[in-house]
Amino acid sequence: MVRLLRSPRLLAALAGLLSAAVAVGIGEVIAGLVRPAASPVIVVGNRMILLTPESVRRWAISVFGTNDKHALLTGIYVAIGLASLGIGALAYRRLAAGLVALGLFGGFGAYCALTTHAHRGSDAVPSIAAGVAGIGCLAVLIRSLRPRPAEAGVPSGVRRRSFLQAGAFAAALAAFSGLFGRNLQRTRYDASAARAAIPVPSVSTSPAAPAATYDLGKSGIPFVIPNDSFYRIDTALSIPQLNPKTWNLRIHGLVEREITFTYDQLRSRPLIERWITLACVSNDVGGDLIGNARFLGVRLADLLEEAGVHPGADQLLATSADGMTIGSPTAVVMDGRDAMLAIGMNGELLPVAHGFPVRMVVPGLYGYVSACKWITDLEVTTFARQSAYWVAEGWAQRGPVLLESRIDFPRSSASLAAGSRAAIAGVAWDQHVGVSKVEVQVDNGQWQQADLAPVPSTDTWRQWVLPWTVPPVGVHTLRVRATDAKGVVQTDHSTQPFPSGATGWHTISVRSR
Ligand SMILES: Nc1nc2c(c(=O)[nH]1)N[C@H]1C(S)=C(S)[C@@H](COP(=O)(O)O)O[C@H]1N2
Ligand SMILES: [Mo]
Repeated sequence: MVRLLRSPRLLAALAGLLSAAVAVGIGEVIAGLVRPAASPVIVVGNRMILLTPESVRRWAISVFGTNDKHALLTGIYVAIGLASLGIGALAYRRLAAGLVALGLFGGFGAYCALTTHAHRGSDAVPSIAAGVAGIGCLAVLIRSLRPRPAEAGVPSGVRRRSFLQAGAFAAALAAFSGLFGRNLQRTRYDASAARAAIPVPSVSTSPAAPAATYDLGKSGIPFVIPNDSFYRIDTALSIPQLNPKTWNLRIHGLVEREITFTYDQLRSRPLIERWITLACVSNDVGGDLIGNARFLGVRLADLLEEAGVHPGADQLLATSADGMTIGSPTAVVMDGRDAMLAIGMNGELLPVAHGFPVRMVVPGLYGYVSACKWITDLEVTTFARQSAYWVAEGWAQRGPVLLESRIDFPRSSASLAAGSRAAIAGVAWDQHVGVSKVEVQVDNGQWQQADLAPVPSTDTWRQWVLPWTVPPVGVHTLRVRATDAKGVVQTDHSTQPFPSGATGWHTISVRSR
């Protein structure tokens, strides 16, 4: 260690790393003053999401699932770290070149800030400030490392000490500014505090959970997924913090009369509360990017009728505060189903991560074509005229949920006692159509019909269970298929989620011992 510290080149690389850390920290502080979404790491991350080929994104979602954002941010930090080591080494040989390289980083941040969706001019400021801070820090550290001619006689240890002092100061500055900046961002506008201060509106007819739902303890899937374990899929590296006092939504475009309403106006309209199962198109067969919750909101069709939708306006294009666009077929939203602008979820106001203050929910459509979170604009338009975010990436223009079923119990690869009494259980769904039958096949035996739990409507998943005696010692295959309310049997044809949702029978193996 001490030995390593003798190498000036290594110290220079360290100087690069420290300068980058100071840059990131100062960037966080300035983002605390501008807005959290303008943090240099966040804007670079957002740009990366836009630049990443859709196939790589799909891979990331399938590998990292709801941890995809952590993976991306970690990757960015690692990349900054590695690049800054090189920049430090470069600066030791040619200071100007190192400083320019660091400046380019800041410039890249500013470029990213000004090219992501829903940006503002001021979003470039944190990246510029970060670049300036990094340059200043690198210049000081590299200078402190280089023996000056006048000091030719001074032992090299002295120079090292002055470097170590400056370096320790830079490390402390980076840590302090990073923490302070993050804290500033949190306290500046905290949507969760605003949310906590607003009462949950009550509705006269809150739907109860169905009387008999299967509760198989830890291994089973409950009918309702609590808010804090509900899956989350979005591109928001920094969760939009919207102020319900200033929020409003405009319904415009191909309508007779535009309508705009505030959060309070929306809340004072007639509210409905419904059980709805929300599913992500990226969900693999057997995956968990699906959840069921009780949503509270205003019927969207009523608002659209008030606005007077022009015939032929086949797309409703929702835009969120962070620039996401999600387009839904007008005909589906207005066909009588309980499509809503939701403000509540499972008896609470909508959680911030799930779209507070207002999101869309349409039973029977995948989230990417219906469930815009942090919604701020609704344009009545046509599919021919405008393409929403994921549709432009090649995903299907219309995304009806596909009939699917999943085995939750036993778990894949579970080890069970031969001859013991057990159960095979899970969920099946085909929102707004309904599930009429679920069958299970053990090894290559007969398909056996499972018991189905009652459901409040066709808009939720349906729990199923099949009592079962564990077969003799060995490995056994379990397979499930559902039949919808129209009698259509779930296809065994296996497809990937892209471009319109995964199909195929969920199949697992378990061991009997
Ligand atoms: N603003 C915004 N809304 C969004 C998304 C997004 O990335 N940004 N993702 C959509 C997708 S793909 C899905 S599956 C659902 C997920 O909603 P949840 O995170 O509340 O489960 O939100 C939808 N709404
Ligand atoms: Mo999704």
